[in-house]
Amino acid sequence: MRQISIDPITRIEGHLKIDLDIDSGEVKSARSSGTLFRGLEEVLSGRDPRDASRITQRVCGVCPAAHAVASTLALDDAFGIQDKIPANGRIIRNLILGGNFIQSDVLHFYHLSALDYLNPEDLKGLESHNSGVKDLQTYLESTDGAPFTPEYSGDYRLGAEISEALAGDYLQALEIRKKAHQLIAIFGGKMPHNMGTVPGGTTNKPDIDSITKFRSRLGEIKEFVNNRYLPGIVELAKGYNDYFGVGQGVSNFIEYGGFYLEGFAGSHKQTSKGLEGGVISDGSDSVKDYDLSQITEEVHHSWYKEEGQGHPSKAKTLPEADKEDAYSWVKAPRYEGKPHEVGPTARMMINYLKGNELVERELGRAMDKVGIELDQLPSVMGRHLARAVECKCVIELMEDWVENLEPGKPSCAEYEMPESGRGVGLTAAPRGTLGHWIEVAEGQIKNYQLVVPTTWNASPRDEGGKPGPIEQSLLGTNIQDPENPLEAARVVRSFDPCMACAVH
Ligand code: NFE
Ligand code: MG
Repeated sequence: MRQISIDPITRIEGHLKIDLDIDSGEVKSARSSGTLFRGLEEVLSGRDPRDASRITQRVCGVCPAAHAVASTLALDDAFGIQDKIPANGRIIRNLILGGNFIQSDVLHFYHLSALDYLNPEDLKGLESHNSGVKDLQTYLESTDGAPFTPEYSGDYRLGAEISEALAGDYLQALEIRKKAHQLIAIFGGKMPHNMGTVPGGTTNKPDIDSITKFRSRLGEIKEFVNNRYLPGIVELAKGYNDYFGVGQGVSNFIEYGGFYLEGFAGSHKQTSKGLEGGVISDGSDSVKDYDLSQITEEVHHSWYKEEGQGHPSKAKTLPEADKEDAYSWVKAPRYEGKPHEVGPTARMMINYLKGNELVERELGRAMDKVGIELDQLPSVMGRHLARAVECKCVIELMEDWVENLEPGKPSCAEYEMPESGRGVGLTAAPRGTLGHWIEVAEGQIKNYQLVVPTTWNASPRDEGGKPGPIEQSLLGTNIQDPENPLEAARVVRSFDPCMACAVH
């Protein structure tokens, strides 16, 4: 038995340590540890509730708009104004969130994950007419290779043609992310940490100028995603087809859904959304409704006091750094007591099985192109494919929504903040499903709990010793060379972990 630690695992957001026991070239046991404490939930306590949508965005610079949306939905609920949000406000929130999805997805593939498959060394002797490749070559000649090296050696097996195409898109992908940030800034003032998403709706009213700017940028982004990103992933998937059989995980999936398409009072569950929610249990091919009462967080192996245990409407987050048997600052969310994977794979599977026409069409086409079935989607390559398909779908939805904005009409409801109340805000976020729970008393935040996508995926073991989704997905992975655990890194990165979010 050989024990190795990848600490920190690079090219993800934040501080994640992966410990592996390897025997006969195969992972026998895996532990995922969030190595940083943040404590934003405690920071929120005692504050003006309306500050929650500003403060919770500081959980993360990658998906702040998702926290802004979850937080404002929780506040709408606590203030009893869920059904008062004007259509403009609801649509602008969706457009801001959509912009965040795009920038996050493009970041994850080109700037974080592509180097798991693309060896910069291969670019050195390449005679290329692609200006992006030439710029990268010039850059690599003038440096020691950073930030692309050092990297694990291993099976980099893309042919010259696809390597050249992906490398050529690397710099353009930065431009596309900039444009996606601009989409958010048009209606949210700035990115990261937009100022536009507030209880009652949004601060910015749409006008012809903002709509035109938004449309033109979205069109340029669409061109890249449809013609470069998704086809690039399809080519990558053909070259690494065996990775549809690596990193399967826990076979349970949960998503609340996001991009609300109508106003609602009370139940978010029956409200129609651009991407729907649901639960898939034990690899079933049917989708159940989610039941929020079945969500718990466990802290048996997390450095938190017992008060951290239980339903997020009641739990606290109090650190206990010297706790025995604990190995992570990430809590362990469970649904019906079981670990669940969240993310584009969960969302695309749930929407495909529920008959979402857009997802059926786009995911169906992509699966045909790479020659896989739906049950191969929970895998390293399946997660990359699902993310790119979702990005394409979100853009198509956004194109419709922007046409429904009504210049001159209000985007925010007037309201009076009550002294007390409880609320929950649920949304899809780029890395999975996101929930914020708030309790207001005497005009202040009494308790605030976030259950975040990477908290689900990177969670440690629970009381019964069941591993979290990333831990489970590493089991059985073949590691050719324990000094260069490239295969394990590919498994972990396929989840697109964000540890700042996970520990919040
Ligand atoms: Ni920090 Fe996030 C997303 C949220 S998290 S990136 O997407 O919410 O896991
Ligand atoms: Mg939390």
